[in-house]
Amino acid sequence: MTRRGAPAVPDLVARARQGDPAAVARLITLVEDASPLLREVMAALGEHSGRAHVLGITGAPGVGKSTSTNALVTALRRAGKRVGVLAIDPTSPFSGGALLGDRVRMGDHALDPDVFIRSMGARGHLGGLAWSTPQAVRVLDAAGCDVVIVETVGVGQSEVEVAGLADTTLVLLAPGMGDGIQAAKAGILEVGDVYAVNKGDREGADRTRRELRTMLSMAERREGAWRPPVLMTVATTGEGTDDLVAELDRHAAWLEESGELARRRTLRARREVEAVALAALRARWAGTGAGGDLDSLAARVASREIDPYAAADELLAQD
Ligand SMILES: Nc1nc2c(ncn2[C@@H]2O[C@H](COP(=O)(O)OP(=O)(O)O)[C@@H](O)[C@H]2O)c(=O)[nH]1
Ligand SMILES: [Mg+2]
Repeated sequence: MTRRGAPAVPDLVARARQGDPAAVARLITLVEDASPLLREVMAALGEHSGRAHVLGITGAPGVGKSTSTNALVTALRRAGKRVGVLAIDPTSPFSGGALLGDRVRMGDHALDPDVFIRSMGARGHLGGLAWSTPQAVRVLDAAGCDVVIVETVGVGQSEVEVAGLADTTLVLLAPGMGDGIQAAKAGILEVGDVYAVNKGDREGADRTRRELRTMLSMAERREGAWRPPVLMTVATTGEGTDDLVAELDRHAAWLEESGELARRRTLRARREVEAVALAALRARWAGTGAGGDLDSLAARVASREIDPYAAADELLAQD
């Protein structure tokens, strides 16, 4: 790079691949900022990724996602695995501060060189999560993470959205949060590969688990399809975490055997490509000055000079 202050991508990538946390952090910042350098970064990372298992964790705020992540990281580290954690808040334009609490709850691993923890906002990019998450995952993957955990704040549709970003989706519930109906409403009965009723130390956990099992059993599933197990955990003590890891491993094995892993990854790549292309189109259309750009077309539509379809045709015809 000739520009002062701009990082040399080959150097950054080489250092990230050796597991240098500063380089990993820098690359993820480039992703978060939608840096023009990403084109080069992704080209360099491509051949060094695809190995990590991507675990998405979703569920309503406060259900224990960060605490469970901490417990899972402990278990995975015990098994000698290198772990990446991305805590994503799609509602936040900023990283870091918004998720300070998460840092505290994952703090057991703050000093472990084989654990990368990073929070990320989506900064209102078009299709933000659809491309920024896979790209950040790719960075962690290339840095040698065996498992990348993506924690996302569950707010309505984003629970469903995270499912498309992961190989395995873990849905967390907790007793006493009006779960049953909420679960059905949010569509999470369709997205989970593994379910855990967390806060198993709280009253009503058994009932929540029973209700969830009943609801899941009513779903029609194809012969040979995966049947999502429902576990019980106490994330604060780690109780149930080993069983949870065993089920997650079982799902990972099933993904490979069934061919579902390849299908999911292709679908994810499709969404990523689409999001990158849409972002490029939008950036092009946002250009000011030149006649025929989005602003002037909008003005012409507003003044009824042309209709919106004709305007869109004109926009798409530009190169
Ligand atoms: N009693 C109990 N509290 C828990 C458990 N897991 C998490 N918590 C607490 O629930 C609160 C929210 O947890 P957090 O992990 O931040 O939830 P998140 O918003 O889903 O990431 C924190 O105060 C945790 O200490 C659990 O298994 N039992
Ligand atoms: Mg959290």
